[in-house]
Amino acid sequence: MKIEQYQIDQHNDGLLSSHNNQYVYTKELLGEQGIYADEVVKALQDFQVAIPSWALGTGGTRFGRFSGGGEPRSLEEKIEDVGLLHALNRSSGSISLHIPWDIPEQPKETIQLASSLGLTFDAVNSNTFQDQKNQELSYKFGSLSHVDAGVRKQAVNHNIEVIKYGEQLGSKALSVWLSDGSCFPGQSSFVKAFQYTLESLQEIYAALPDDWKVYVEYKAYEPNFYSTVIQDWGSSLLFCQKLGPKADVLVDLGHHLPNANIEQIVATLMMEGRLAGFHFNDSKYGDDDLTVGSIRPYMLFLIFVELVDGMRRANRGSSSYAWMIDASHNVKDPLEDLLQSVEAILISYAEALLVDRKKLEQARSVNDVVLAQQILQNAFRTDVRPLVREAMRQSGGAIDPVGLFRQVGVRSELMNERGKITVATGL
Ligand code: LRH
Ligand code: MN
Ligand code: MN
Repeated sequence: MKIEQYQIDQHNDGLLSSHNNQYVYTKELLGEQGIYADEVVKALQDFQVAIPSWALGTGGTRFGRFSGGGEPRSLEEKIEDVGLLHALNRSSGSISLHIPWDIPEQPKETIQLASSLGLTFDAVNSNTFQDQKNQELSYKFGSLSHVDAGVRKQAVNHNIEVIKYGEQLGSKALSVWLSDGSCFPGQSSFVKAFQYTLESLQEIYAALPDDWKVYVEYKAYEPNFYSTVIQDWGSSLLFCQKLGPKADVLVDLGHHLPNANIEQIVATLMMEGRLAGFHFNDSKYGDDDLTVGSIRPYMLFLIFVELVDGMRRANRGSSSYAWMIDASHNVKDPLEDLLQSVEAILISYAEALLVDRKKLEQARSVNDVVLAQQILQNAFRTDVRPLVREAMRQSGGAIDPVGLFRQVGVRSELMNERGKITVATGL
């Protein structure tokens, strides 16, 4: 299944006049505030969000999994799915693999397929939170932090193997997320667990190619519920600082305790130059992995306000950070859901670009709390969707990606090709 450019053009032609009216209106509105819509559109075009290979199928919970049809049955089909997304929105130009869920057996062919669809390979992810078939030692009681040196060695070797796979694909980073921790008080020593993990990470760090990075992801709970070895951004930063300049902190939105001020975490990490990037998702309770922006769009906007600020201060472009979606789809079509997530990310980014930083600083300097809030909310309450649509259109994508996805019947075509009952690997 492929979406041809002529299908996108036809679709856009049908929507163009209405879209143009909205875009011109928005442009004028922003112009009155001294904002150049074209510059925002350009920044949106440059913002690429990686798609995880494990989010292309229907996810489940421990209570069940209701598979959709036409799910990708192989790495190749997953790459094709990301190709479909990228053709539609031109903003999903890379795929992130989780090893061993997705092993590139024939890397040359895999690269060829990806580049024929305009895709590259984002960070590779290691998996020491599950036992695999034929695995010698179990991760039941941890991996990089395990009390048994043999288990730690096995987990280190797995990470080094993942780096090797990534090198073959042109990835430039390894993402490490550990489920290590304890479920009950007394079960493990916090200090020993930290120190073992540090030693293990140091071995992995030493195996990183010169131009690689390691991203250290934290999570407050789950599957361990009493303690997690890398529980928060502070622990993660501590590991990174001890490891060296090639290690940065990865923020997954669902990995915080309730009501955490994630935008402040982002600001601090950026101030220290240690933010690797993001795993975007949304949640009502915890690591729900829901569609980005579906529950707390204002929080996402506030995070982007800090991201934009941090990027400007560091004089770094958006492409120097790792942006990825980390989601699960229990009730929606995974591809439609991912299109919605990417759109939500771009909307928040666009809104953050509208914030009048000078006025905000001015308001802060005289403690004008009301005005400061108004400046942020004025940006948040602006309808920037015409800017996002224009960015996708100018990049060769669809004005309404989900609309076109449905119009050309992508899912039923995929079901014809792949079958009605398919189960993709992943969460
Ligand atoms: C853990 C996590 C981590 C894993 C992915 C599958 O909750 O966010 O990033 O690699 O999910
Ligand atoms: Mn994650
Ligand atoms: Mn998660």
